[in-house]
Amino acid sequence: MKALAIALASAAGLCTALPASAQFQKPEDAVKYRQAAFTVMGSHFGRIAAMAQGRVPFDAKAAAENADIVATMSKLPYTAFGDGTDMTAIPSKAKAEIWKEMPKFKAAAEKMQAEVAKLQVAAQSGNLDQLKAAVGGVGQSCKACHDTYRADKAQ
Ligand code: ASC
Repeated sequence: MKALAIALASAAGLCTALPASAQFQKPEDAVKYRQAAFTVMGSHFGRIAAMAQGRVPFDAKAAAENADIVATMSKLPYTAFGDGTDMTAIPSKAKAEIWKEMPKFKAAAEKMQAEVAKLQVAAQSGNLDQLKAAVGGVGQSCKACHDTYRADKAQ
């Protein structure tokens, strides 16, 4: 029993020590994962943006819940941009520039995450004007990265 416990504990240690890219068995899995994370993030941000733009009624509780989801999702995609995930069998809009300028790409990701953290605070305040301002900041950070690193069409 003790030997089994030790074996399991060391296996668990080995797993956590693996680099992030090793969380995906195939490069295609990483592409699917990051696309899924961005899709969910965009969906929940879109629900908040719709309130900020007056397209749907402002619901402070829903805004806060959606902002929490956006904040969680915003942290997920970037482990899935590892080496070898640029050219895969899955169509992707990710431009080659991402892997040529990884520190700049990471900085753009961190900017977005910082804006999303502000969105979360604004949503918790229940103040629509604060929410509108924060939505603007997040939207700009999405756009800045898309302008540089996202192709119009998947290839
Ligand atoms: C969204 C969404 C994006 C950004 C971007 C902002 O709601 O899905 O990708 O805002 O359009 O410019």
